[in-house]
Amino acid sequence: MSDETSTVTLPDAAAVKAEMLKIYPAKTAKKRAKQIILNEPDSPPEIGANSRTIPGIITQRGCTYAGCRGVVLGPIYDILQITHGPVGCGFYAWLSRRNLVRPPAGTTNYLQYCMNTDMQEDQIIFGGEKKLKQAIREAYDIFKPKAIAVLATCPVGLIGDDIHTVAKQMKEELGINVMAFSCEGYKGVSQSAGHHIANNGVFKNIIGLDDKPDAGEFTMNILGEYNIGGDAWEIDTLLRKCGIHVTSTLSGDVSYDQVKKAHTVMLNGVMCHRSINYIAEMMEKKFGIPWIKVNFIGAEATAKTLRKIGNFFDSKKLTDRIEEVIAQEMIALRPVRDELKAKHQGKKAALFVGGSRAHHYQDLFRDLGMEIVSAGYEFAHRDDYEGRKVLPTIKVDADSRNIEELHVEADPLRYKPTKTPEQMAELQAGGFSFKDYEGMMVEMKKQTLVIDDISHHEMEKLIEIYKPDIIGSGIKDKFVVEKMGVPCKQLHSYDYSGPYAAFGGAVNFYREVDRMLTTKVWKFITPPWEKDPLQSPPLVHAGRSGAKKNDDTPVWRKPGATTEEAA
Ligand code: CFM
Repeated sequence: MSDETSTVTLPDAAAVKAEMLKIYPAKTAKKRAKQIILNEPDSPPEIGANSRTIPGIITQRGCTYAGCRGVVLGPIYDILQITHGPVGCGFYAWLSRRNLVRPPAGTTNYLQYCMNTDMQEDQIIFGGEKKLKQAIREAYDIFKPKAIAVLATCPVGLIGDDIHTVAKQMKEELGINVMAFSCEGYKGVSQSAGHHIANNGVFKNIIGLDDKPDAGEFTMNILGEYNIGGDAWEIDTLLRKCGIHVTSTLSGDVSYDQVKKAHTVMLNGVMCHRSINYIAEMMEKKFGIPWIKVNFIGAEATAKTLRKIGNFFDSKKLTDRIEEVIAQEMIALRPVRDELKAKHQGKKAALFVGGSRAHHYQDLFRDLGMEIVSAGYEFAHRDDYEGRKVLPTIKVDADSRNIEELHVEADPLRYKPTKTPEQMAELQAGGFSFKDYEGMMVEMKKQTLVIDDISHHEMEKLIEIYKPDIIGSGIKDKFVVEKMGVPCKQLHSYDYSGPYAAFGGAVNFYREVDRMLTTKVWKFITPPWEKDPLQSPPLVHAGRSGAKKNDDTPVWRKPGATTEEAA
């Protein structure tokens, strides 16, 4: 946990929670109460996570197809990916996530394409397999790709097109790898299900196809890093400076061929635990590659991660080099951080992002001496909040059972653990933790509100009561937040900015936050509750005022009150 003493006095968290829940019908309030938790860092209480959003609540979540197509598989730039479904779903194949690539000259890059089978009523009634085959042949004839992936959208699952048999037949016919992903949008609670489906498919169909390792004394993969705004490039450059070679970043600026040999490395570093822990686990079981949690977001976090990697490889040459690199990087970083920390120390931030960043980005704000007043994920599971130790106690419900759990065994020929059990035990005795993620809550202050799948209503209440100086969130709520006069740092695609990873990225982030906190533009906005206290939620629109002719001013009233009472 952050050891800085708190400089901020906050309203009582239990009262804030009660205020947030007040407006809901009893059943909804009961469910939301389990997802809004007062933190206990020493022993995180159980949080209701990975459960379906109640219809009517405005959520920031995406769908299963988004998690598979957009997040994990999408960024592998030379797999030709065909969305099987209506053209509307096809639009979402056009990645707007800023997972940047820089393919070497002469290589293929399909990321700017948006390929889709354009299912029509005919296919919905009579089946779309024929059209899918035709699309695969057409794509192959035009592009001659190394591999093709077919991704299903909702109607495909509803009408029962057998995309896996189609993929198998086309694989034989074309002689290239053709894979199918049953990632229909409705299949899970959120995009999280799509991550799992993509992990299974990548593990089954790609990892292990090429046994030739890259050259390098210390080799690793970075799993769960998607090169948003160039983050993976920062990490790769930093590791290279230290003498560590990254074979495969899953999935950021990565080619099909790099993924094929991901199993040849000595170590897996897991950046985003939520989206890729499945592959890390399966690679350990099948090939004996240990995995550790890493975090390159924040200066302190990056230094800690580099030292952890150094400890694993256990080479004096490497650990010395890592210390040199950290010292060099800190020379450039420290003056910027110190200057901006003096300016912003004690300011308040709240973070509501995806399944990992609401945790990782806390480190960057803490670098600046800022306080995290509340945080939560959109779709993470209990282990991302409370730590992996709760895994055995997580109930398997119908939604999770929907997603295949691959049965993985040690490969008879290729299972070659990097470390002997004795070496692993020795490292663990020295405090080293393998396959562990402690989650968000142990690092947050006591009594801080942890909110899963926050609704717009709860966000509004949070802003009104806590008055945070900045919120880290996504495009779906950014403008709602900013209209309330609070700067909102978009932490998914970063809008136009980044990278924010590693030391260079941290400096970018400090400067960006400084710009957002000091710009005068926020002074020109009066939040609704200051303009007219009566407009403070929960008021509802009650039509137009008839007081004066041509007066079009809306009249607001408390729920249940008459229009007269509101006036
Ligand atoms: Fe992992 Fe991500 Fe995230 Fe995520 Fe995402 Fe993303 Fe995210 Mo947006 S893989 S869980 S599904 S770190 S796209 S790069 S920013 S919600 S916090």
